[in-house]
Amino acid sequence: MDQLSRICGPSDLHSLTIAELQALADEIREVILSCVSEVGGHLAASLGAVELTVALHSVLSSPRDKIVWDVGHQAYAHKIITGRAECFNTIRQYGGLSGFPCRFESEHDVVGTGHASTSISYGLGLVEGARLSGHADGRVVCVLGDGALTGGVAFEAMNQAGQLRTPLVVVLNDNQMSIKPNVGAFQLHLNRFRLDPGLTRLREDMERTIARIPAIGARAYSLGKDVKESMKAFLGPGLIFEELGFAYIGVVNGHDIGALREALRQAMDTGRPVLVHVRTIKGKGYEPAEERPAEYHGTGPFERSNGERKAHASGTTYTEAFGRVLVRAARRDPRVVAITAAMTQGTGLEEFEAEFPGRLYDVGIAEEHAVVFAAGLSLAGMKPVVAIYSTFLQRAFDMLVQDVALQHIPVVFALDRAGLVGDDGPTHHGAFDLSYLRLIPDLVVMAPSSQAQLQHMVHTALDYDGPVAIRYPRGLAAAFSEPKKLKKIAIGTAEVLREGREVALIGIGTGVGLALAAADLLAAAGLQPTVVDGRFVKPLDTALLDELADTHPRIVTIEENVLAGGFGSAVAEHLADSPVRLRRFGLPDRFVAHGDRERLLADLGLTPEAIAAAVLERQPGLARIS
Ligand SMILES: Cc1ncc(C[n+]2csc(CCOP(=O)(O)OP(=O)(O)O)c2C)c(N)n1
Repeated sequence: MDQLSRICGPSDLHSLTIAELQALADEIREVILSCVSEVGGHLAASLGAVELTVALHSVLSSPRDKIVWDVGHQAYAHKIITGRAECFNTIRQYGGLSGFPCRFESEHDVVGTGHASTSISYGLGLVEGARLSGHADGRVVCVLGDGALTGGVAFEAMNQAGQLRTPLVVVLNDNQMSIKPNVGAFQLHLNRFRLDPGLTRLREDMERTIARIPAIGARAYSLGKDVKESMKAFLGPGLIFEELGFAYIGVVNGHDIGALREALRQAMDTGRPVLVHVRTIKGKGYEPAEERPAEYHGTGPFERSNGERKAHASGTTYTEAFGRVLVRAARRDPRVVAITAAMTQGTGLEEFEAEFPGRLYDVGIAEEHAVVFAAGLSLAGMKPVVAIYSTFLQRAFDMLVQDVALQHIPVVFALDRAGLVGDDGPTHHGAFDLSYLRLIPDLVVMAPSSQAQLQHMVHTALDYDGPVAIRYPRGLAAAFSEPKKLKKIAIGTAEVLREGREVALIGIGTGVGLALAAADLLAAAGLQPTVVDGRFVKPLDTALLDELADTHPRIVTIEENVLAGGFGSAVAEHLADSPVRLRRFGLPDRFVAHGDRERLLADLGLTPEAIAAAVLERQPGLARIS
């Protein structure tokens, strides 16, 4: 560890030679690899961006100059260079470094990110704001991947930047991969040019030829480098950027620190929006990750020598149960189609894709479009299922309201990663969906308490003549045998699991398991609570709630969603005029940090012990649970 031990901050890179910078990059890559193989994390993107990060910090002066990382999963080298090498091995763990840039963690992290395609908007705001306030002394570089460029927000920002002619540097880190190979016409456009060595030669020849044209060539050069680049862009993928008002520099080898530095310096001198097109290899430097970058996009701990995953929980996850039931539905009904926003793998659609390739649409990182596109499919007689993470559907809220619910169009939303996701932290926790879905008229909102129930719910939703959202948690695996016959669940009905008295514990989703376990503890203390699986957040089973309120002096709700506006709130609103005493358990009104899910839940009092203890506190004459 020669170079790295001498680096206290990014300014230490300024005096290094190219060879020293490359040695530093090699050491950083080693640190990332050895740490992620132990604790897991976003490996492939970070490995691919090491040289780019070193080059950026060697020509910029952070924090005066600002690097805005899109998504932020590729910023591990940035963390290591900006004073966090020593604690890098705590990344994504409880109390440790965040897995994404985090502005509360370092002055070098301009903003916290996690959701894609926002970097150019932030960057444009930073440059314009600095100009308006008269403090325009730092430079701003946005780094986004080709995957992030499939998101509409990135285009919206470019559209504005091109008109304003704001001096902003955008580095397009093109590795042809989103999580899986990138999709869309734009990527095909980038690939077409890049893969044709003849065209690259032609562009270089053209540059030389222009210079030799009497009068024009000299004039082109005297007008500046970006004019020359514009001319080259006619024969490369750059034309499209030029048309949007961006000067184009590329294609630069993203593992050649010297070439990167030259391109970045040139970009910063351009004085108008400029896009530096960089080609990198996702997973660079670790063979298994280069060969199978999708597998190592986000990974758990693995054996470095052969890339094999270390043991993980056995059983079937909710994601898998969803994927299987959708395949089953698709076999039965040719109208069933699946839509993903760049998350085929994460949402369990790989089997579906293999069996029905023509009925799976990966729209890119374009959640807003995914929702409206699904509505269109439905209008055309299909049965669209949008499989999406709870946190990413936030982006398409308006589409849910306007373009689906208000139109009463049957679309099924399968919301994975609901509740706390653990290591990825607050940008990825699905903490809000019950609240933001519940307020939409006409939308049915369900949450299963088991993998089997999820399958019944998907079956129910596909047969329902209106929009439905089903939300379920990440990862949790349980022994599972596929129900032979799928049941239709009556819309808006809860299920009483245990008849008791005094207290009714009503769980929703993972809250049901907590309710049952808390009930066991309470039984040992002499109380026999009623336990209910809420199943629906909308419509609520108001008849059952009224009955419970008549027969139980106390009701407890348990959910893995923020209390503000969630399931418990719905119950409270309904029972506002009843004398029943209501206690709600759920996520607090603050952003929850990253870390092991169980530990986070324990901190928040979402354990059977904490719930049982809180119930007993208010129950005179019964033993306390310690
Ligand atoms: C709005 C949103 N949707 C989905 C994701 C999930 N996601 C994380 S990284 C990623 C792929 C990003 O690809 P790219 O920008 O090319 O970066 P690379 O990993 O290839 O470096 C996706 C889809 C996200 N972070 N944000």
